[in-house]
Amino acid sequence: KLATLALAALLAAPPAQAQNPLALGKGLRTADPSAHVWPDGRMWLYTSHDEECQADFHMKDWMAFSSTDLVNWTNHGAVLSVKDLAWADDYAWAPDAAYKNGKYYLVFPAGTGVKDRQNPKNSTKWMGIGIAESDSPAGPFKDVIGAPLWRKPYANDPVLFIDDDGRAYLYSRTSGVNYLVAEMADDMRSIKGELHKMDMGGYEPPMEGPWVFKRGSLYYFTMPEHNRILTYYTATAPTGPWTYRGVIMDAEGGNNHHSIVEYKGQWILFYHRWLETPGAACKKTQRHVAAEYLTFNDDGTIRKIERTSA
Ligand code: FUB
Repeated sequence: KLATLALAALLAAPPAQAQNPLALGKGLRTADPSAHVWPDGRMWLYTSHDEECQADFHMKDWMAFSSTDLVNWTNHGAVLSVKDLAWADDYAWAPDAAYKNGKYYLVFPAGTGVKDRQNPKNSTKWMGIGIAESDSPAGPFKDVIGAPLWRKPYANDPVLFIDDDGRAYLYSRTSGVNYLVAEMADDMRSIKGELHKMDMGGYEPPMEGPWVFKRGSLYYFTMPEHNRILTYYTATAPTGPWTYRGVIMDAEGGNNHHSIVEYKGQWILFYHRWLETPGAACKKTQRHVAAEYLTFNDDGTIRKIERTSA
């Protein structure tokens, strides 16, 4: 039995109850939510999409959903698919989005080839980071560059952060190399220089799926440590140096990709839970997007979240 989450109590009129996982679509498996509030005042979620029973994260498209109360969601469908890309046909992994220059941008990892777990030297898999554009938050997004912005072994989990001065920063990671950042060119079609490692204050556990946001004048870099436990750093600039601050939410299940955004005065953590899909033939846990309230102490530190029960 799914617990209910009073997520909408502050947001909807009349108050309603939102379920965890969120009601994004019956039978859908959604993962890696990237949450944004755009000028239309709606909450937008860009997600990756688990195929039924997939192995090794062979994923094919990215989806968008929007809502004004976090209870009732509009499913905008696939906003970009690997079949639309000239340079990849697989691994439609965790996306992020940004709004700049009056356009919407979807940044995403994708790739091709196969990973050979027994003999890694025989692996043909590679991944790069692409960026696609649209005049609408609902897409469709088009890869106007026609090539990856950045190609390194296993490049993945890109994040775009637009600072108050309009400057855009791309964060990403590659095989065994985390905590990378670069500034984006103003037209968002290239990276200025190379991605470089940030100063993380001496604490650099393995991680994936980072997220960056700003609250007041403080920048936050959040991540699933060891791909599981959500933890965070703060800094006074978007590129660090960062100071480690501690745990936001404990691990449960598999990887724990997330995002954090303020909507109508309430901060919200989006993440995915590993659950069987009701009605699916495949009896295996896959990912479903969920949400929790997130609150801060007066000094800007984040209060640890206890997940609502599932
Ligand atoms: O969804 C594929 C990958 O799993 C993401 O890129 C990672 O962050 C993990 O959630």
